[in-house]
Amino acid sequence: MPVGTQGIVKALLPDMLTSIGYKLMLSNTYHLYLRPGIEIIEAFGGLHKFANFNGSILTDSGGFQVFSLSDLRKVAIEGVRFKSHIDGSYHFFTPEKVLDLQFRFKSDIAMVLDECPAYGLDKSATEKSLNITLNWAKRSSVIERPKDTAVFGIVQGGIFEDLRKKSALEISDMNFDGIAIGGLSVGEPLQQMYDTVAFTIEHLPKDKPRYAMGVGRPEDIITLVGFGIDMFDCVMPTRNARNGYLFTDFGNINIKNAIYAKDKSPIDEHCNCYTCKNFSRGFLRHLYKAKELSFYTLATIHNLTYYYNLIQSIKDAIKKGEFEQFAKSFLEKRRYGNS
Ligand code: PRF
Ligand code: ZN
Repeated sequence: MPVGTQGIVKALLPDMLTSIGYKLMLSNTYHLYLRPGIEIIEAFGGLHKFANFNGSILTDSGGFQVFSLSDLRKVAIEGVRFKSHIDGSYHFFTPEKVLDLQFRFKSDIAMVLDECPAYGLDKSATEKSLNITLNWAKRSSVIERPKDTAVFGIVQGGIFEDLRKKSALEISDMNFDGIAIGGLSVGEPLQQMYDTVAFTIEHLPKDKPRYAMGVGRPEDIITLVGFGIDMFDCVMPTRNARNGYLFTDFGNINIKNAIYAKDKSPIDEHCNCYTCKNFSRGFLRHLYKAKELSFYTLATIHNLTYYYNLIQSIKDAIKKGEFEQFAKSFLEKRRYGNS
């Protein structure tokens, strides 16, 4: 899923997202609740109509954003009190409230409220946090959902195997439509992130979508698909694009580099995106340096096309029974290109 925090992917029009091939975008309850607010979105008949997006929308619950963005927060079993990063006003989220907000957005997939414990938190504090997350999940699981709206549970438990197991088993026992693994990519070493997914996914049902929240780089996606993950969201393709980092199979290009000044070739000669079919590295570098707004659009189109093609190649390889081979050669190619 590309990230469209405010109901739209930064620098892209909804049609561009659709023409790349994406059918699902991630938006954020925290942001949309604070601005423009639920009344305005509801007055337009929901987020799809408000933002004129014909694909599907998954909204994150706000759990993670409250913890990463708001100035002050107080977690209790009832919910979390926090201070808006926009105007300093105080708000209170409960598991019931964030689901109600997402139902009123008419999200296609709503996420339950969770607490993402900071990396480095000790085990007893992580367990306390997990118990709150599990209480919130239980309360969320018994709320009636509109038909055509899926609700996903979120597994937490930090880096602790027994806490992750307990969390995975309990969340799996609730009647969610899909299950996310939260608390990943929060500063832990890469191998620890992989290990956490590996020992968590063991306890998740195979017949429901499994979603790694906020992951990842192309190599992380390939690795975690190998473990059984089905869904991802990450700001990396879009944020990196705006900073001039462009993805290719032979490593990433930093377009501001002087070696591209007179380079007439596209970002990637094998790429079928609008940007690569029409513009040279040299011109894109010029746009980046001149801070032309079209640079953000062109770079985002390329990076999201790269991610889209990556996922398509993974799906094709799985269908042909060639995933292992595909993963191995992909990881080698990227490593070679980056060196
Ligand atoms: N919880 C929620 N959203 C998230 C995360 C989480 O733990 C993460 C952590 N990688 C990203 N987005 N609700
Ligand atoms: Zn391209």
